[in-house]
Amino acid sequence: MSSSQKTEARPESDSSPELDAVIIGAGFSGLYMLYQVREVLGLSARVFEAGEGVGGTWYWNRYPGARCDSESYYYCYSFSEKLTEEWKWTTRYPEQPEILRYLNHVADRFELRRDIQLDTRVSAATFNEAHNYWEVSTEGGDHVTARYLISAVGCLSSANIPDFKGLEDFKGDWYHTGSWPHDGVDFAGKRVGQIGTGSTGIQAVPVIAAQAEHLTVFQRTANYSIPALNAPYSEEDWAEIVENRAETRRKVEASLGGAPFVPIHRSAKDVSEEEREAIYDDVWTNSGGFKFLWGTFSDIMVDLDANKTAADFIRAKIRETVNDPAVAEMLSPNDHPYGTKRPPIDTNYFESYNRDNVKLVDVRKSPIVEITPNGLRTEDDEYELDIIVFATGFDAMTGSLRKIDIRGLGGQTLAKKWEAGPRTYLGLQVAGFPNFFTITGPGSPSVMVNMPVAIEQHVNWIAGCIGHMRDHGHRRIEAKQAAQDEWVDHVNAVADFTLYKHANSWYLGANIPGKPRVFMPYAGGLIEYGKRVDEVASRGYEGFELQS
Ligand code: NA7
Repeated sequence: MSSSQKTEARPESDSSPELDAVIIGAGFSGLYMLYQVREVLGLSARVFEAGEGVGGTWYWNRYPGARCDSESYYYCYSFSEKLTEEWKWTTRYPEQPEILRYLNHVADRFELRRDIQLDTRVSAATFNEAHNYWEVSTEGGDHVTARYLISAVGCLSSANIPDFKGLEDFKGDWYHTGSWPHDGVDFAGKRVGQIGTGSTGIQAVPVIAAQAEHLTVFQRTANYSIPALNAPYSEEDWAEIVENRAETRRKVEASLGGAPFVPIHRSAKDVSEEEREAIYDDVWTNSGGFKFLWGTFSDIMVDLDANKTAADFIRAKIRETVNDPAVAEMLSPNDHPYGTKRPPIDTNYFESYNRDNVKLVDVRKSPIVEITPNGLRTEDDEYELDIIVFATGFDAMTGSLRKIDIRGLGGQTLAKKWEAGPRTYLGLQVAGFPNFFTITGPGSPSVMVNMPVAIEQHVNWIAGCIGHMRDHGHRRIEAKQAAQDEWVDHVNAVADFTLYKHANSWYLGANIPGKPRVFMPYAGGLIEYGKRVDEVASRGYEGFELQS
């Protein structure tokens, strides 16, 4: 469906909905959900997508250097053997355009586009208690009813643009990395200021530095980063990936994080210092990426002393890489354990600070006071800039959903319900919001693991649940309050067992002023999570109330 084909209002007297499902978002999760609902269950669905194309995260995040931090051969769908066989990735860590091409290919290959309405932002959804369906409205004036409302809005899709005084009077251009212009930005001859050094900022710095006349990086928190060791795949690399596909799948299914790393059972404290350094050094030099976190020692994320060994190793590497010791010191993280903020991986990030045209400014020491017409002023200095890049992240996990006026039983809004932080049952449903499913919602492993694997797990479960309801004549499913409370307690207990709460991360909502400090994802890993949700289903959807 094209954006010009608007959805007609349904006759009010009809008590059955027009559609079985409305899906919000056409990224990795929305596309696969549509496939499951339509092709596997044989039900009707419409996807509403705010962008002018499919792809979600990979449609919006077109900033310089944008690429995935999971490797391409496992950052992809696995539901279709044919799809897997016919797609060939070119690079170890896929660049944004290649992932977007892949998702467009998926949309075409499974003829998904006919049920996707682009350029359409869902503005409101209200649960009709008399008829057990959702009434969904869009900003463009569509109104449609559907038995199920399924959120596929993504976890990192609501841009965080800090409320700096003076931004509206800035005479240059400014951009947030998560809504980057489609025709790119010409940095040649420009003085660029970049705010933010998370995964995004760390990817962008080397690329912008290579193009701009000058780049000033405004850093609030120094970040640990591991070399990606990115490279194009050779014919031999690809042949090996193809040959080992079954084995890769087996490893992914047996892993905590949805990546084919063999689980490690040794503690960082059980080996000698020399042995430990050799293990870290081997991964740093020969593997790169997330293997540093998941493929070295088992206790990095649960034991502060073990974690310190990894953090010290990275700090030493920063000192070794950056020529100016004062800059190296500024770049060395010292206020949170390694991995407690989502750990970036990079290509020449620390090396970029050896360039003459790159300057690092510590805005924790000297905070940003305002954006001026000609640049940016901190407490101690003023910087003339032609372009400002906001690599300032997202209102993660809840931002996009809270922007939609979602009303459940008794007219209560989701925004109100989540005022003190999100609460869900299994990250899949919210008590008081029947027939509403959240793919990779808060309380699920989602952002802590390889996303496509988490998404397939969620979508398969939701599709299984909808199929079960159809087969048993149910028209309504709702999470029970007690089950939800128990799950939230469990999510917190698991987080408390780890070191994640030691950082002011977006996992905790700490990057958004005023956002409640609640640990949002489930840190127990995909296997434990999968076991639990499968058990719930096999016990007749325990913790949910099903009605005919
Ligand atoms: P992140 O990881 O949230 O990083 C945002 C960065 O912006 C981080 O360095 C923040 O510093 C900084 N920031 C945010 N607000 C401000 C203000 N007001 N002043 C100065 N600096 C600020 O977002 P990314 O886009 O890099 O990555 C998001 C995820 O995408 C990533 O984790 C991967 O999963 C993919 P802070 O650390 O909060 O002090």
